[in-house]
Amino acid sequence: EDPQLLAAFEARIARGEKIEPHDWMPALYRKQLIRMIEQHAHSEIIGALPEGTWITRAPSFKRKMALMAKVQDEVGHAQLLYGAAETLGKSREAMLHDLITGKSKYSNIFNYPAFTWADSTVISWLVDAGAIVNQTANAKGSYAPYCRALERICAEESFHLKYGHDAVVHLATGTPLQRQMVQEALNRWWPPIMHFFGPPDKMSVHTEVLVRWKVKMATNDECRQQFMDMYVPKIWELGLTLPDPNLRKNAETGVWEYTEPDWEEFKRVINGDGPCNKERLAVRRTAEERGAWVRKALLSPKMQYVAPLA
Ligand code: FAQ
Repeated sequence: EDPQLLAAFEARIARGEKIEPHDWMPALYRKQLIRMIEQHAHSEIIGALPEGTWITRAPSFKRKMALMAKVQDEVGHAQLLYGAAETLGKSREAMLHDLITGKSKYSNIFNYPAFTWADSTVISWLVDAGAIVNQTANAKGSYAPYCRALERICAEESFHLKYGHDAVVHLATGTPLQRQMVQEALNRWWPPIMHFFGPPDKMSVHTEVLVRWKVKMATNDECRQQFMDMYVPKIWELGLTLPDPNLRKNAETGVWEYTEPDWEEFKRVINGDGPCNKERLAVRRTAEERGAWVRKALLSPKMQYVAPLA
């Protein structure tokens, strides 16, 4: 790689300039961005699945409408993100192929089952909260198309967060059975939520280069800490507990202390061996197969002729 071009690129990053698709960029910057944005896009469409199954079973018409809108938003986020990744040169077809063949990763969290309505509310509140912590930071990053997508995504996610919070508060202030449901859901989701922010910084492979090039504007541990700072007090305020006896904020350092979640389980889950990985990919594969005729029809010359008239 030309050292002069690299130096000029790094100077632009240092000045806080945004990089656009046609600007010169190091091959590794392009490769890392494709990896990260693609995984993020996959997480959004796969993320629609655990909550999506609750649309028909949501406990009221109001909840059903709100959840349907939220799930639809998540799929829309995938569209925005696939678009941002395409600007770097990988086609949407190639990305979807890599998803359904298991080559590409997506977030660990969506490989767990949503057994009860309370699980779906905990996802809407806390997984969206975690996503916002990560994405509001990275929206200020260096690659312009990703930042533009993240800005819009975060605006929508903040509605999801309000919806999720309202649904959790409703259960937590409800009957003993509702409280029990939401407590059990929290116990189930807490370890995967801790995993959600990625491995500890000392184990993270990509953080160094991504922080240097301002793609990641906060490290995995920084995001995890910020999330705990914002949400653990809110969870405790509701009289709910978290399944970690060591969880406490160190009054002197201001740092949250916790039991390390099982990082072996995390590795298994992100590499395809979690409780729902096979089911999640099977659903996507079926969607691809069933939608093939629509894509084919849209690309046919006849369709391109009639489309503008429609
Ligand atoms: N799950 O070196 P690092 C959402 C992998 S969107 C799976 O630390 P990095 C919205 C990582 O890819 C949620 N894999 O990696 C919603 C790498 O593997 P590789 C998604 C993970 O990139 C809400 C290896 O471990 N958000 O929730 C995970 O520096 C509700 C080493 O890790 C994004 O994608 C994980 N949790 O940091 C939808 C945000 N963590 O590729 C529906 C953008 C790590 O070498 C309902 N992404 N890995 O094979 C990021 O910010 C970063 O990529 C991290 C990971 C922070 C996820």
